[in-house]
Amino acid sequence: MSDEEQDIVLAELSDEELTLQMHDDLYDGLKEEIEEGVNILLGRGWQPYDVLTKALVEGMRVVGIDFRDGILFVPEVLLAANAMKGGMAILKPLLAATGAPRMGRMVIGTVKGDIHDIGKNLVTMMMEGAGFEVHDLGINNPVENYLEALAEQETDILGMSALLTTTMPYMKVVIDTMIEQGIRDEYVVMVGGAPLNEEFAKAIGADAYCRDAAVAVETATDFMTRKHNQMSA
Ligand code: B1M
Repeated sequence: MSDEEQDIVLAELSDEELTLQMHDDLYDGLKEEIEEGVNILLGRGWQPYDVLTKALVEGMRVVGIDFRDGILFVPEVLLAANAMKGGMAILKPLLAATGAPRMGRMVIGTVKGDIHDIGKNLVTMMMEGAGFEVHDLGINNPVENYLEALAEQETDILGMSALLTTTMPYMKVVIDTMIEQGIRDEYVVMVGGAPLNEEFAKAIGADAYCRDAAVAVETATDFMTRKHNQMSA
């Protein structure tokens, strides 16, 4: 660590400086500093969602750009991901403690061959905060995992995440298997992940593409409201 870095006292920075410093700290994989930064912003009255999006997700966006451009490599990105998870762990109970009424149940997982889980975890946190019960299957899920989890309990929504262009086609494998088994129409299928878009979601037969966790919550809430209205009509 350089002298300059040692001299930085996070609590003395303005909100804007601190947010920029947190982007740097995330880039450098400094978990403790990220946790401290999150706590400082919360202590200053920031909403957990703003801390998440403005300090953490934005920092990870920069990491993604330099990873793509070959400036950062897997070990460094793993450290950044670890720091991000440290910050998310502090925010998780706050995002979940909204006291929202129970909305519905969702099964979510990252598809087979793909181990990216930060975005999925974020969706899980936000969905729980909005009152959904979420069964998170984790990463690298073959179709069987999704089907078993859907059959376990009455479920409303299936969510799938993929971050690689090589793994996103697997979402179609899951949807096609659901069609073959005659269960596709029993669920709302929502998909997300950086390389996806509306067109892809439509082409594979998903009900909705969710650009981010906030859109996932909005979309799921909208579907559940319509479902309840249909049932009571
Ligand atoms: Co990887 N990786 N990675 N990586 N990684 C990407 C995805 C990549 C775009 C980087 C790049 O080149 N710029 C690139 C993919 C290129 C492509 O396919 N076109 C890539 C690559 C190539 C790889 C490896 C192949 C690298 C290698 O080994 N040479 C390898 C693959 C491993 C595998 O999965 N088999 C790999 C490995 C890794 C790490 C393990 C080092 C690490 C993952 C750690 C972890 O997740 N625990 C990692 C990371 C961190 C990234 C980047 C930098 C960041 C991803 C992230 O966490 N973003 C990523 C670059 C990028 O995406 N720009 C990259 C923050 C997160 C909040 O956003 O995940 O998009 P995101 O989630 C958002 C939305 O997409 C949406 O909501 C979320 C929250 O708002 N969303 C959903 C996501 N899932 C959803 C599900 C829903 C709804 C919404 O369901 C309803």
